[in-house]
Amino acid sequence: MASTYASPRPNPEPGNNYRAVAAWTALASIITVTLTVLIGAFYWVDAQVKAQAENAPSTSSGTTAAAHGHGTTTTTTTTTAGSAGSAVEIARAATDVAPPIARTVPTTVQYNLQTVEVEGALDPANGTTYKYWTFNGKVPGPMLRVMQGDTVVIHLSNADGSAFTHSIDLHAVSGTGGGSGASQTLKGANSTFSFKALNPGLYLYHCATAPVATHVANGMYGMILVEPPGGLPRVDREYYVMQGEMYTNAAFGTKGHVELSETKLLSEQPNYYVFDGRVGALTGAGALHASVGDRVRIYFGVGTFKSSAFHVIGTIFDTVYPDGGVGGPLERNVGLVNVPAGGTTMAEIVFRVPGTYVIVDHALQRVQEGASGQIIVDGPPDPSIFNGSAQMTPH
Ligand SMILES: [Cu+2]
Repeated sequence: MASTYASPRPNPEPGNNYRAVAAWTALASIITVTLTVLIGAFYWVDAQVKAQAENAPSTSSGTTAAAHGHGTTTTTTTTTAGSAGSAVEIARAATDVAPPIARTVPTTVQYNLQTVEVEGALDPANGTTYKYWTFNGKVPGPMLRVMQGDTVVIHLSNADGSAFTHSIDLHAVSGTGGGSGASQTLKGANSTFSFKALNPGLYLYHCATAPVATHVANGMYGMILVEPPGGLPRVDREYYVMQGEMYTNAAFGTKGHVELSETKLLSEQPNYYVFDGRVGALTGAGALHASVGDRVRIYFGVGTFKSSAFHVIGTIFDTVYPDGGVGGPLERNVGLVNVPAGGTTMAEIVFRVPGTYVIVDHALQRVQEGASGQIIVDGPPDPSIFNGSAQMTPH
């Protein structure tokens, strides 16, 4: 007997219904299989197209303000958190400076910030680690840089791995809470708000989720620079440095993981003072560099709660924007700048002779608790400006 499955033709024999049913059943099966394959192929192709589209505008590293002039500038920052279970480099390099503003027409600038809780190396030389809370995986958070009149859109996401809600309050905002009310963001969630940057200057930003002091002490601070149209006067080198103190449950130099001490925090008794998030971030491989004759501008801020007597040993700030303000009178020729809790300054130096210049908070006990950096200046010596060599007599 011929197989009805092999020959799904119409049944020519009247009354032989079972063969007709079998034939139509076979035909329906073939059509179903064919449609399934075609639909599956469609969804596979569709998924590939969508995946390519999502990957096309890939995020760039660092703060990369791209466009000048009209239109919308998309500025993206990425997260650089390390693998779980190991302490990562927590310091944001002092060279991680956003590009200067050259345009004169306001635009819209978009920032993607992510709050990340990460185990970081607090004092690598002593093997000390700490669970930092961060903007974008580093301390300080990324330098944001916009122009007066820009509309700034902040997209804040809180990483899936976070244990806490986070937010952002930018001191450059004219509006309730500096944006903190509009940005309280649960773990794994996102929020967006915008503001117009009305006033030029260098401003702190920080997390403002209760208890705010805890979030800030754990590393949640950075700075936003609002430049006037056309930008600030150009200099040869720019650096981004923030001071913060740490309140830990073990003494400075203790090996292993240390934790926040709420008692020390609330009694204002820190046991670490750091530049850019950790001990030694601005020395050795992290040192700042310049050449004789360079004008160097340091964007400096205090993220946490102790004022800094900001000083660079062996040189003078010849130009200072007091409290980071732009538009008022400048200070000239000062030896150190007092920067209060949550305050900023822009301080410029022209180096005249080569050498290693040490960055300190002139409350010098703090040097022994971590607050020390270096600016290494190369170039020809000039004995008419400085004539001497290091003297160290053993005894
Ligand atoms: Cu927070």
